[in-house]
Amino acid sequence: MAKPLDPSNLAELAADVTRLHYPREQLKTGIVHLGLGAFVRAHMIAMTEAAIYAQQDLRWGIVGVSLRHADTRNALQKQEGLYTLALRETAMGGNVQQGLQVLGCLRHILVAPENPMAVLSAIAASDTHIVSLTVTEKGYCHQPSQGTLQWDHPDIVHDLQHPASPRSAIGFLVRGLQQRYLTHKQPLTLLSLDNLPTNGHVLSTLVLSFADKLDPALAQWIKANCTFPNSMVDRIVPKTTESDRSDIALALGLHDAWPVVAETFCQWVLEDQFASERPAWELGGARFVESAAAWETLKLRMVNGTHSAIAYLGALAGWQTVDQAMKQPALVHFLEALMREEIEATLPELPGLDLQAYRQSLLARFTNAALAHRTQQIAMDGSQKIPQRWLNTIKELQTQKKPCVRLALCLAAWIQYLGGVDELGNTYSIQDPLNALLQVALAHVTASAGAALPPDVLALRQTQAIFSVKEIFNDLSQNSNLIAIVAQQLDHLRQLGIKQTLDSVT
Ligand code: CS2
Repeated sequence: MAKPLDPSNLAELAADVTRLHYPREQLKTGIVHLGLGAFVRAHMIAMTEAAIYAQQDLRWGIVGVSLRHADTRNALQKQEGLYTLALRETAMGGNVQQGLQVLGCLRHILVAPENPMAVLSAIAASDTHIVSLTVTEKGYCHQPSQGTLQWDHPDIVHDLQHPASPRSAIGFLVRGLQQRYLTHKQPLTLLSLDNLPTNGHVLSTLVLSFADKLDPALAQWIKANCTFPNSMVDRIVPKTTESDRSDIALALGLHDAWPVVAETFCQWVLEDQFASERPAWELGGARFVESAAAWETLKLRMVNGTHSAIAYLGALAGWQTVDQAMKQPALVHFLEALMREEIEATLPELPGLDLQAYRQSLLARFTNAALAHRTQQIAMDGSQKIPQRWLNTIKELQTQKKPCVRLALCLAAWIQYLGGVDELGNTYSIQDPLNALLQVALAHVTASAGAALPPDVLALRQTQAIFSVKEIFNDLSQNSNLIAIVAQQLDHLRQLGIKQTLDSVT
C-alpha cells in the first residue's frame, strides 16, 4: 500500500507528476469558495494554482466550503488540502493518456453545517477579495424559469430567521456581506461559476433581494461596493470512482483519498469586473472579456444542451456512459443535426469563433472513454437545467419561425425518463428537486382515464401535464403547438424505440 499523499511525503511522488513550485506554507487566503465539488477542484482551483505559480503571488490560497457533507473535508484534511488532478484523454486506438498534477492552493476546508460562523467569518475577512460559487443550479434556491428567489424554499425561510446559522449559499453570502458592512466595509467580488445564463446577474438579483429584506441599507451598500461578474466555465469532470482512486495511486506513487479526474479541455471566459484584487487567472488560461453573455449562451446551449440530450436518450437506451452513447451512429448523427439545424441558429454573434470546429471538437470531447461520464449523473436535476439548456433555444427558434423537432425529442426523452424505467426494463431512481411535483402531474393523467386512452392521446395528456409545471415551463406552459410536437415524439419513442426515433428526425 502506497504512503498517503501529504506535505511530508511529496519527495516520493512519481517523477512525471507536476508538483508545487511555490512556498505553500506562506499562502494567505484571498478566495472563499462555496460548493467544494469535483468541478471546481478541476477548474477554478487549478487555474488559481497556475496564477499563483506564474507570479509567485501568495495572496490567493483558497478556503473551500462544503455546504452539506463532510466527506471532502474528512478525506482532504489528512492530506492538508493537497489533492491530485488527473487529466485524461483517449488516444486513437483507445489508449488512455493521463497527466497528474498535485495542487496545493486549497488551504482550509470548512463544513458549513458544523461551523456556520466560521464560514461567515471567512466571507467577512478583510483578506478575502473574492467569494466564488459552484453550488449547482438548485443551490441558488430560485425559480429556474424566472431567476427570482424562491421565498418559500425551506432553506431561505430558515435563513431569514437564523442569522448565525444559514443553510443556503444565498443566506451565507448575505450574512457574510452583512458582517463586512458592519465592520470594515471592504468591497467584495461574488463570482458564480455555475451553468446558468448570466450567472453573475442571477446571483446579484438573488443576493440583493435577500439583503433588501434584511436591511435596505445593506442592499444599497452591496450594490455600490460589490461586483458579480458573469462567467462561462467549461470542463467535463465526472464523479471520481474507487477505481479512479486506485489507478491514480499507482501512477502517483502516493495514495490520494480524494483526487479528481477531468478532460484536458478547459475554458473559462469571465468579465473583468472585480471589486478589488484578483489572481492573474489569464496566466492559467482564463479569458477576460467585457461581456460573457454570448459565451455563456454558446456553452449552455451547445455543450450542456447536447449533454442533457445524451443523458436522457442514453439513460433510456441503457447506454451508461457518454462515450458508450457516442458509439451509436444514430445518436451522433442526431446530435450533429441538433446543433447544426437548431441550436446554432439561435446563437449570438461571437466574432472569431468557428462554430463548425467548435461542434466537431465537442463531439470529440464526448467520445473520451477515459472519463466514463455516467449518463445518469448528467440526468440529475433536469427541472433546474432544462430552461437554459433547451427551452431558451426553443423560444428563440419559435421567434424565428424555425422548426424545433429535435429539441422536442429531447424534451420527450426527459418526460419518458421521468417514468423511471429504461428500454431494457431496468428501473432507476430520479434525482430532481421537483420530482414529487412532476410525478403528481403524471399520476394525475393515469388516474383519470390513463389506461383507457389510446397511446398518442396518453402521450399528449402527459406532455400537457408536464408542461403545466410553471416553475420549469413558465410562458411555454400553454404552447399547444410545441406540446403537440413533443407529444408526438414521446409517442414515437414508445412505439418505435430510441434508435428509430433518432433516425426519423435526423
Ligand atoms: C453536465 C455538466 O452534469 C451536467 O449537467 O452537463 O456538468 C458539464 O459536464 C459541464 O458543464 C461541462 O463544462
